[in-house]
Amino acid sequence: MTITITAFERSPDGGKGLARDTRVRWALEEVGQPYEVRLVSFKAMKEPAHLALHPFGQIPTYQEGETGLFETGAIVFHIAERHAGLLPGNANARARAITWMFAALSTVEPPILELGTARILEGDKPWTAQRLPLVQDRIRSRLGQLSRRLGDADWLDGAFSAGDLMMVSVLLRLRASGMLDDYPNLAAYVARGEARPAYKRAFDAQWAVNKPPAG
Ligand code: GTB
Repeated sequence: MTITITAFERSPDGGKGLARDTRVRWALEEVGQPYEVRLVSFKAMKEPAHLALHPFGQIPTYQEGETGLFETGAIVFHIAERHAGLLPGNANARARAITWMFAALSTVEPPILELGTARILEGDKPWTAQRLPLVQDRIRSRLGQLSRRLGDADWLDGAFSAGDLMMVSVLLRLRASGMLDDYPNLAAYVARGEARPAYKRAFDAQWAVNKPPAG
């Protein structure tokens, strides 16, 4: 059955691969599943046809036969559960890899998202100068904890897993801020993720859609 995901017709990040379809593309590339992409405009995302797939009018979505999913975490988990390559066979190791997926999305990503909100959406507000350092401190606190846990390991818990896919994807959103540079083991961890052939294929596929027009 064909897998179809949705992605931005044109991502606001201009091809940096930061929109969440890249996470789903990466997971599908890791497990070797072919997929099709339906591109949607911001306008179309808020129309009934897309809202039937995604109640919040966002991307990505995932469709395969009768299965229709939204939420990147749920989609990547679904892919990882059904195809070998992203979750260990051992039940305990599998549970720990899933734990890292949740940790990426619900413990590490929220302050990183706050930084984007503080800088971009609320950058012109009078409280921004006071708020930014607080948000940056919250991020540094999480990065310090994560850095200590990773230590000199390649991946968070043994072999590369969906937990690493999600954590690397979350940390990538910090690259432009320069904050990762203070944690060399995390910067190297992210670079290891980006060096994976499956990540490169996912990145190139979204770049083909989003690269700025020539000239
Ligand atoms: N919790 C949901 C999930 O994990 O799937 C969040 C999905 C989400 O935020 N989707 C965004 C979206 O559809 C795209 S990825 N936004 C349109 C809308 O809400 O109207 C978020 C995103 C957008 C832009 C950049 N960027 O430009 O760097 C990065 C990430």
